[in-house]
Amino acid sequence: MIRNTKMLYFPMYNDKYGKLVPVEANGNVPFDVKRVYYIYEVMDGMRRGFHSHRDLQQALICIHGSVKILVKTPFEEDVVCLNNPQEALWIGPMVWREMYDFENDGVLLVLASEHYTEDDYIRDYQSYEQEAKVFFNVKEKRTYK
Ligand code: T46
Repeated sequence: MIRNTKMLYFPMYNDKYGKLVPVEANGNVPFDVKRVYYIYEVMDGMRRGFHSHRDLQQALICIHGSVKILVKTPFEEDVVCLNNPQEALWIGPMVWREMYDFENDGVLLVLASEHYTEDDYIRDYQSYEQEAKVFFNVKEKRTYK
């Protein structure tokens, strides 16, 4: 995994009624959840994201189907395929992300540590690269690894 990303794993309770996965803020998700949103019915070939956040932490859970997530810093990149409702991709601050290949009616549920604010987004890759180089080299203690 690249810096400021990690996988989270959730328990699942399976009984004759079906399956249940509990997700708890400050428990198996390592932050206070202030916002939830979900992305679905993404058309074939569509790619979303193309931004980083300055402070936000998020947990991305594919609760149906599958989706690929490209995560990237100026120093490294990785592709994570989410296809298991018992797993989440945690993304901390200053990681570029792109979501694509939503397959089999992929539904991406996202838990976020802050309310929505456009000020937290960096949507231009060159600006991101400049800020991220400073963030990771100079403010290393702000990383969560
Ligand atoms: C992220 C990835 C994984 C809101 O009004 N409130 C919200 O909480 C969110 C997330 C979005 N919006 C509005 C802003 C835009 O007008 O919804 C529209 C689509 O948002 P955006 O183009 O940012 O969506 P994605 O799929 O590119 O990115 C989203 C999140 O914005 C982002 O934080 O990390 O999913």
